[in-house]
Amino acid sequence: MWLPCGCTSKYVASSFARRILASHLHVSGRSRCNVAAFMPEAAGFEGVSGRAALRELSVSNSESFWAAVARHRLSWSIPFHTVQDCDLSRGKIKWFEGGKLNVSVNCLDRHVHTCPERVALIWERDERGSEMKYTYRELLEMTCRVGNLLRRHGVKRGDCVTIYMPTCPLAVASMLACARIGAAHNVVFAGFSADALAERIRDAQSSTVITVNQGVRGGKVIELKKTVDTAVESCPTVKQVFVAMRTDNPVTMTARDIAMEEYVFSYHDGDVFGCVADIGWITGHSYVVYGPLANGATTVLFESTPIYPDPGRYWDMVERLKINQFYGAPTAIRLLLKYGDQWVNKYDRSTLKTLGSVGEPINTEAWEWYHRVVGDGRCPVVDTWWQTETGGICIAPRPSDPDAEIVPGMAMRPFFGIKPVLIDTEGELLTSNNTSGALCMAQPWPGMARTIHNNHQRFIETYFQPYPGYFFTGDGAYRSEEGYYQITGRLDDVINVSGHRIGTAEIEDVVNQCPAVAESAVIGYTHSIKGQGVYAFVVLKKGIDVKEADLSRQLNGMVSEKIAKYASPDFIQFAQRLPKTRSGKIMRRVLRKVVESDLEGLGDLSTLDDPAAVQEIIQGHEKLLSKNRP
Ligand code: 6R9
Repeated sequence: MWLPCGCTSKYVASSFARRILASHLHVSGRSRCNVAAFMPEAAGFEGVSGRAALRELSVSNSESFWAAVARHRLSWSIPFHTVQDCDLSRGKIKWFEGGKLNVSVNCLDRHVHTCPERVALIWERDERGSEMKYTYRELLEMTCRVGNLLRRHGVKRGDCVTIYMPTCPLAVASMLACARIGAAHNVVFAGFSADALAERIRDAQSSTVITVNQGVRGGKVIELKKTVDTAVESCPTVKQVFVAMRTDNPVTMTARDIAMEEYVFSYHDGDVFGCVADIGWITGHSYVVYGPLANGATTVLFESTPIYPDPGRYWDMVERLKINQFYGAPTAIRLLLKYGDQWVNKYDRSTLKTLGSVGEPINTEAWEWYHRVVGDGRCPVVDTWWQTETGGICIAPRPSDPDAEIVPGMAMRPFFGIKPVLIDTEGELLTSNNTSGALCMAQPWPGMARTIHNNHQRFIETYFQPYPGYFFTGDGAYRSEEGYYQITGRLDDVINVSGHRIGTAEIEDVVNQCPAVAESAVIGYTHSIKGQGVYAFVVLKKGIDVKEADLSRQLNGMVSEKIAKYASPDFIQFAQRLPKTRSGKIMRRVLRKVVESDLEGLGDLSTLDDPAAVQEIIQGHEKLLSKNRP
């Protein structure tokens, strides 16, 4: 994207943050002081002899730190003249002014010059065992072809192209092609309904959409082109829809549609970064596409589901693709834990070096299982906290000294250049340890969001007005005696029972420690005496045979003992599954509406992984109420 840096995509800037991350994901057994081994530009920093000193410098002199990283790790067509011009109190974020670079050149051309035959993408297709590999050279060729095609059809710099595709190489090439010709991309998660897609197309004012004839997921065919057809009926801006073939089944083409050609592929060996997120979510943008490619890594595109065709899918893939870093979501880990260790033990996981987790707090039981069973107790588990707005990982146990402790279920340490603070309800900065508050950032960093498209005022109101001078994350966190951070969940998920404030994640963590429980979701509901009461949804592990009443008593006892009596759930509803988005986040909004009996207000359910889960929850809730009329 040949844009002046003030308005370039945040992925450009955050990519080098990820390059340091990539090196920390490889960390093991390095000497304490050998900073230059993973960050050669640190040699230019006087007096910096270890990681701790480097981290200190990245905050106290963040300008020199980020300038060195940006110069060393990115190719600029015009060098920047000003490192940063940021003012958090006004929501003004500008990095590397005067500089110009192209993110697709940084992700592709640079590596094609040095190692054209290195594998860039490994596409783990839904059909197990049919993976395909694409080298950097091939990905560059594919990207150029898509870019030329778009240009031939009138797409120009500044346009916004909507991409509605499953996680596949052509989707990555389409993203990079947009970046290459200076167009913005609006990647819409391929699980969204026609209405949700149409809204996003209109919002982006796209005249071009790229899609595939059909998607396949978990063995099922998904009619993506038909969804696009329905969506564009209410999108007058759309002039053309490019259609690639993911399956062999022809689809009806209209005058608006343009068929895309097939591509070539070949097989090579390489280092393998396995982030199983969908490209439609931020984790897919940053850690499937831009981060790994900017680092010249080989990245896996996972098209399937963790239990298709069976619950061994991830680990079979780790063995087959020789994955070194595996990055997934707690929800999937909890799901797999339910099926037992045998699905993991069947496969050779000796290539794994680091296991990552993102998206939600990872409860202690899931963390330990991930570490002990999946990682054979030898791979560090990194619980990485970040959000769409931060662009990349902000708090994670690594990088740190290789032998530094990792506490289960804690994101722990701020990343280079990140300065988290905790603020209380009165807006006062909390300076001591062993305290909880609203998680804010006291300093800008290059990967952070710069605006909300077409709504800069909302950007300022949401992130900079709640705590003037700070970037507000919306999450709550606890800082331990040792100064480590633990995320306690979204602040709007905090409940207040008889004047006691408690994060729902804390109660869930205790409930999940019960050996019969696979996962849980706790929400607050209006209670005439206590202000708010505690309502827990609990999913049991497969094959568990217990009386619900006995288990409820046990869970109430555990919460009373480990937290306090007031936190113990008033209602426990056992469910087969919880309503989740396809990125694995529990839709608490839906659970709250069910408990408030506001079924009219359930809202847009199109991002749900499985809408039938909501019906089950509604029925279970009615059954529970009829038994326990309060
Ligand atoms: C990357 C991503 C962001 C929200 C974030 C927080 C939650 C993410 C977490 C975590 C606890 C972690 N979250 N990682 N909570 N521990 N390691 O998920 O982006 O979809 O924007 O969600 O997810 O609440 O604020 P996004």
